[in-house]
Amino acid sequence: MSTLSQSLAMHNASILQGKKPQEENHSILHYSPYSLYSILVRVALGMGRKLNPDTAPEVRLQLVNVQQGDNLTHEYLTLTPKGQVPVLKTISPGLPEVEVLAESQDILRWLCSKQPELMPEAHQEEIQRALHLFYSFHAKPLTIRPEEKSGGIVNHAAAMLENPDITDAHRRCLEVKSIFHDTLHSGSQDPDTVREVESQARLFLDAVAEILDKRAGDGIYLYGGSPTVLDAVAVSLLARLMDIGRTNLLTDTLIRYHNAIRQTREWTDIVPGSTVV
Ligand SMILES: N[C@@H](CCC(=O)N[C@@H](CS)C(=O)NCC(=O)O)C(=O)O
Repeated sequence: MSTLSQSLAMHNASILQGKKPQEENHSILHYSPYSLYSILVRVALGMGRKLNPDTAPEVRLQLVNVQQGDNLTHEYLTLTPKGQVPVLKTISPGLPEVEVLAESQDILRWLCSKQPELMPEAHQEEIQRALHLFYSFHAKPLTIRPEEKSGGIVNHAAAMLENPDITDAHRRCLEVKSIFHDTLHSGSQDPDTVREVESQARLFLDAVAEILDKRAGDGIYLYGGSPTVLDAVAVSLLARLMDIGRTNLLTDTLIRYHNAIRQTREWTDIVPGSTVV
């Protein structure tokens, strides 16, 4: 591990979200700083904490350096066979059970059960409809970096299987991860796939724009002065699309909405620079 990533790891592992954890009384979010799905969860946690620090769950951050393969260790693949971030290990005070949530959608659901103000009843149906549109696609084909365009999305798990020194148990995990990788990313760069994902993303962004069109008053969030879980998701996707230069999917209204939230502490505390490396 380089000095930079070592210090990043130490720094991030010590940052706490929510209240100061009591001994063994906090959940753990495994995350990567530039992962879109990690960012949206962290922003939702920040918004929930801003709305109500008393009900905000205690969540400690654990950095997973995906670039360095932290997500391909035997330990991590045992936690989550897909080897992805984010993953939340929930620990509830007084309860012995630990639950592992390995989909950001499930983590958001868990958070909203703790902080219903993130999903206000008056807008619940609309928010859930929009979230359903967001989770109908994986954003990767929209956010492929130039080096991945030429070299493909490298299957690091498959490469590690070439190493004869890994244990049998680790090998079995890597085989599962490798298949998952190929299933998820096969065809990610095909123009037809990109077009399909673009049109799915457009449906989501149209739903967000429709909410913005109805917005009254001068609040910066979708429903005015208070953030909801949908703001966390929408602004994270918009920020990634902006940073990667995929402006064909954006409108002035969406960009203005995104710019305003990007200046808030809930955002800048979590993503100080760009959403891409
Ligand atoms: N459906 C998952 C997607 C998570 C995801 O795609 N994570 C990416 C980073 S944004 C990842 O872990 N990539 C590394 C890998 O797949 O090996 C969720 O919503 O949590």
